Amino acid sequence: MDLLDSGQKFSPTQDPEWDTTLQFLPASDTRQLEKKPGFRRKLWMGVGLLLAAAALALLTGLLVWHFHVRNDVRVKRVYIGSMEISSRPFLLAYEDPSSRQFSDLAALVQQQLKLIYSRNSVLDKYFRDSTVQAFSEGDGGGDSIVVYYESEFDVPVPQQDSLDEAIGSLEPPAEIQPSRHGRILLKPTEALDVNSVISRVIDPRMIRTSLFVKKSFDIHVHEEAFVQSPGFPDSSYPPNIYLQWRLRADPGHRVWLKFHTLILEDDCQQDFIKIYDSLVPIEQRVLTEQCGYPHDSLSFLSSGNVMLLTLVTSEDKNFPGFRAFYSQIPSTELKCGGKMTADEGSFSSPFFPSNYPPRTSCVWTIEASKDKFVKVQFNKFSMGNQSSQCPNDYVDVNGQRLCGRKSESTVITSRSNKMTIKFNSDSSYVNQGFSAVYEAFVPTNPCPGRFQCGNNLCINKTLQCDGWSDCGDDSDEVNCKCEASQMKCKNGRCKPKLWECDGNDDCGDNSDEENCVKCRKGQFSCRTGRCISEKQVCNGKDDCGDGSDESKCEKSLVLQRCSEFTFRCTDGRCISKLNPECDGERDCEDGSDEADCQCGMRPYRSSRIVGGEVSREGEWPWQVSLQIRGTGHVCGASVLSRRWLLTAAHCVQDNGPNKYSQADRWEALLGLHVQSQTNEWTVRRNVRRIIAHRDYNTVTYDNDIALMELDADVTLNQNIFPICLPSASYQVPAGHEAWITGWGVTREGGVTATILQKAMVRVINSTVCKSLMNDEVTDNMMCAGVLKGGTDACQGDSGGPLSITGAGGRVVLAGVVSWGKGCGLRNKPGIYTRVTKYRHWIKDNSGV
Ligand code: 4AZ
Repeated sequence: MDLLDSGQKFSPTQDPEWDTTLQFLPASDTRQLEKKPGFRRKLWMGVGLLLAAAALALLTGLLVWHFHVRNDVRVKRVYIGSMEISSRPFLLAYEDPSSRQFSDLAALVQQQLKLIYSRNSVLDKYFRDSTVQAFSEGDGGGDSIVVYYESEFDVPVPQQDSLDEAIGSLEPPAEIQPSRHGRILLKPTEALDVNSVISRVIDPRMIRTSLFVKKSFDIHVHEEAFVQSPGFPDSSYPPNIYLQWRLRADPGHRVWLKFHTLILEDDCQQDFIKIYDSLVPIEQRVLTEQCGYPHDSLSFLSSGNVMLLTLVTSEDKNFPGFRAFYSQIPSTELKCGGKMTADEGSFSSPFFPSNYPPRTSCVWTIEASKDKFVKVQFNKFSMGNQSSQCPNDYVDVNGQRLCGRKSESTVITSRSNKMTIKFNSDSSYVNQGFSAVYEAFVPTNPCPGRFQCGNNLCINKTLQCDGWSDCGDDSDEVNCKCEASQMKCKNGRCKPKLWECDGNDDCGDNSDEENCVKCRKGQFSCRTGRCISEKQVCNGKDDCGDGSDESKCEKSLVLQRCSEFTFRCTDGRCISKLNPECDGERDCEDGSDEADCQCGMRPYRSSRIVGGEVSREGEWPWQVSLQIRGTGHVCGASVLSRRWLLTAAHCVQDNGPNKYSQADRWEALLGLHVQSQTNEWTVRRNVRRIIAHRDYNTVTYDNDIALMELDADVTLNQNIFPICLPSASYQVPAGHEAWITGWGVTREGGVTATILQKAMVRVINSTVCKSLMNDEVTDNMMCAGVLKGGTDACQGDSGGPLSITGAGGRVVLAGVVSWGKGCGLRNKPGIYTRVTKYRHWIKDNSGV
């Protein structure tokens, strides 16, 4: 019960505990005040306000004074650093902090640091203490040592920046930072010959006061073995921990760390791992920071013989964690650079597809036959951040620097038969690098037998004017002569006529959606079919009546009326935004649109269908193979939760002697990639219960949907993860990209696939689909395919997912593979159970 609302306010007459004898201020003239009660209240209010304002001003002043004026309020500032000392051999005892040799050298280093700091007035003033954390072999071979230390300063708050600056001035600027030997910063003192000093303030997330476990593990990397987060893989990692693994390889070797699994919370401010090319967390040596379910390569190499792996976790949302294998390789094993004289060939960044090591450079020279030019095509390219100068990691082709991440192939041509390609990585943040092919060509004919794109790429001539941009720069889709079945977009593209006026911008310039005589010019066409003025769109009012005029605006509108087009929050309110669930933005006041969003993400390693291609292991972690004991794969299914799968009702119908409706005949294989090849991420489960839709129609395939309950929960892993279910109001527009996956036959009447296949199809407008399929498609079904034929689901794919990517990047189960007229035939799309129609049925029957 709400006490304030129930009338039990602080009232002396009602509350027996209230001390009515208390008087705060004596009234000087009671009569006068009694006569003018309004005046008396106003007076007190004025005095009160004045006092409050004075107190506020005083507090603000105090705060300003405290933090900005008072110079004696000091804070602790910790810097992590390393320096190289030469002319000293590395002793094995330096690896042991309890050894006498360690303490002796550490004492010398402490003296040396004190001396270094004493030469700078700012550092000298605020320096408190240094502690040596570790030693390792130096880059320079047998007679140098790298020291890792922590220095603590007590600095007045306003001086923090100048302290950071002073610490930074000890280092050579990044641009001229040498890759091996540092320049001499200090004259040799009586004890140590210092080559280079670097230090940086520690990542504040690593010294959070709420971290209650801090632990360090020292590992000498001889044979391949692994490290993993606590509890992995059976339970989630603990909250509020800071762990570090210090990995040392033999001298003259690199540490190689390859992640087998990495599943952390999505928000890097909460849980993250960081890897350093160092034994301490110096920010100039950070190789990567990761959280969530990274898709990029998670294989890292050190530049020297040490590496540091750190894990920091927050209070809540703990995930499975990681397992990473470490090994060592000789530093000499660096295949990078060289001279290439053949007319074609390939090359890649060091250790590709692993991330390249930091502080590496190499040069390739190509010298092709005389009279030819050279063309190099980067098929994969990921080198640091995109910027005009490319100051960090880059590739230089004949003087032209490339950096950043390129999603399309990049082609660079020379104006002679020679080309020089330089690779350079600096000391922090590594990426996957590149893989490239080159070929020499006759300058007058750069693409023999193929079409030359505007960006110099050569593509198959059949891809020209097919409605899709294959060049990446649209040059294959302009100035096309369209076929009879195609329409010509204003931008020159040809698109199937069927896609005209389907509510989707297929042309890219919306010209296929103009002149659709639904509404007049200047009017907006509501999803209900109503026409309203364009001025009423996104005006914060539901003018259409179904919220569609407010569904693609910056802010979502809470609507008076709910409809099949609106999303219903758990509190019963409906909002206008299209597909708001799990898009990363809180749209419902109660946050229910962002609750239950642990789905539709691909854990690391994401790396039949007719006309499809082989998928990478872990790319479709919700895909299940449903198998009949003794027979093998029969149908597909999707993981909805640790306990429930969704499949097609036609998969679980008895068929003569085959009792497919009985749960005990089935086995579900989750996390499977290759049929009959299970691995540690594959989970086999018996089926406890099958719930087929009671209105499934064996003739029309209407309501072709079924739930399967597993006999026990599965632990999610990198190859097993639930797909998101769309809400009942989720809209999948025609033309939307969708993926079908399965081990079904790769050709009608053919054999089933061994490796999980995938194929991209597009959602097809229902009216178009009904006409193509002789009205056999009900509203509980949806169509997807490639109308020119060749790409489709087929026998054995049934029950499997039709996956689409939603606004927040999460994958949503739009459909369940159901039926079709043959497989991959022209103008005969695949038919799928429309999952939005069954959202409530799924909830009612499984609780998911
Ligand atoms: C089947 O037999 C089947 N082309 C599944 C999908 C399609 C055709 C047949 C769609 O399971």
